[in-house]
Amino acid sequence: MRVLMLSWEYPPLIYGGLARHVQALSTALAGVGHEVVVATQTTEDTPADQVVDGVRVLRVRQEPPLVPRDDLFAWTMSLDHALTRGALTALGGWRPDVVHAHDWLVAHAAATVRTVYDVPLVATIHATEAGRWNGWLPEPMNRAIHSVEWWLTYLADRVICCSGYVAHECGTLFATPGPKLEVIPNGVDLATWTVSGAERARARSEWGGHGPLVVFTGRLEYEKGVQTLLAAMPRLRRRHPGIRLLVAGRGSHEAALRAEARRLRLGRSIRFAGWLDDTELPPLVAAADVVAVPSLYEPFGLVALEAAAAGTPVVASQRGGLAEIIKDHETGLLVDAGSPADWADAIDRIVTEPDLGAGLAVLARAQASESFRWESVAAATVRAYERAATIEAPQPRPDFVVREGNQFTLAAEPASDADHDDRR
Ligand code: NHF
Repeated sequence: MRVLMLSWEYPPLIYGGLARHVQALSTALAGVGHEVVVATQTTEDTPADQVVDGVRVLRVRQEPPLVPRDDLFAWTMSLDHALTRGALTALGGWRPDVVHAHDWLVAHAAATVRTVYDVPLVATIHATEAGRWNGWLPEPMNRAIHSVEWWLTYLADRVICCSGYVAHECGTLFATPGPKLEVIPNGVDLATWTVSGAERARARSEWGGHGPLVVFTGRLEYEKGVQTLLAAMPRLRRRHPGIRLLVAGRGSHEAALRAEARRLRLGRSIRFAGWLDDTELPPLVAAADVVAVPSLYEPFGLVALEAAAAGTPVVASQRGGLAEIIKDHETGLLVDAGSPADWADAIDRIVTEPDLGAGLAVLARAQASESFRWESVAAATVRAYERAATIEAPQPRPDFVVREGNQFTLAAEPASDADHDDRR
């Protein structure tokens, strides 16, 4: 099949799990003979058009290029304009069989490109705005993003969700009909996360302290819950004076987290490592005694799977996709997301009972290798493409769809103009 992927991030430009997902999926599809073109945004020192691991990557510059990211909506429109033009002009005679859009940021480009090529549209929802805001859509921009998410799920012939949790969100938030939804979990590449003893020892001496090493990796956003880990640290330090929490990542919550660490006088017990690349991250994760995933909202939780692949025990929040991929006391420990006391107890257990941690890690790695391979993700995605092309999913008439608060529902009769204004 010929697949045109649209994604706002693609390595080496990585904001979060979405970039890793699109790269691994595209590479796996290309590996079994599909033709894959990824259209994405440019970043410093990357060619505009190149083939990487069998995947053609088109990197476009925003049009106009100077729209600041802090006006996210305007920035997204300038990216989408460039993606649309790139996808329609740079590909010459190459025509996709399917357009595959990842999250709302590429919805406008996807809508135009699939119409021009007259092919099915498949959308993957990696996270929802309502979920990120704990059910609230406080500002006009949040509501606008929410509407674009609905629009993308509405236009798409199939909606891929990375967990049953996200499928449930799409059903309740966007009224997406069940037959349109496809739950396809993320994968993990075991080879990337298999680390030698020497590399692990080097990472441990570089990042570790005198005691146990707890690692968090991910975007530093409120919903990732690092604040709960900080709050657990004073208790943990009383039990293990040399313990260290290493926080790898960057994001808009970083300054607040640093201030909180100072307020709690965590001193050398915490280290902010900044953003680490693919050569640094696997050794660090493998060197940890525990990887903590304290998210308040987590559609899937790729970082938990990566820790499992690296052979490190995981403690995670009992939320979203995490509660689907981790079996409590079998492949990790699940904890009440917002309770620092529970986090301290769970981390303490792994640190003081090495046999427990080792047992969890062995089973988690076996599960990662059996159930979360990118080859299987790619095969399931191709089946979704085929269904999108051959079996029509039920679709309500657009003028029957109304938004009430943070939910789109189907009205008994066409929505009024006022509803339409609100929806826009
Ligand atoms: O793993 C890739 C990633 C997920 O839970 C993660 C998230 C965004 O928040 O699907 O997308």
